[in-house]
Amino acid sequence: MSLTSILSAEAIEKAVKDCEAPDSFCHKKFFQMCGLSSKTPQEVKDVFQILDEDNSGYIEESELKFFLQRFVPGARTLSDAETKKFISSADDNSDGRIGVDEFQTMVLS
Ligand SMILES: [Ca+2]
Ligand SMILES: [Ca+2]
Repeated sequence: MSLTSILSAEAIEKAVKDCEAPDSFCHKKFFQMCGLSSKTPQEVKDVFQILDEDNSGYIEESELKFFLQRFVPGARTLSDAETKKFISSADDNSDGRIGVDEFQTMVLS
């Protein structure tokens, strides 16, 4: 399973380009632009599993830092501020990482 089997490569490229400038990343806009917001809960779960690189069942801060590079290899890394904001906007149970339910809620709400 790869991201481009779920999302269009063109939409991914646009979404990544849009947050090229440092500290311009907005997860809501990104998920809309890459088309993930309009996918099914199962497809969102599939994307979660791709982003959970070490298969821990959670997306941790260390994985989020390289979030954009999972979509486009040459993309920038997220800053600490962006990573923290990203986690806190999804982390409903405050354990410092994003579970699959939290990810689905963040993407689809
Ligand atoms: Ca993980
Ligand atoms: Ca959490």
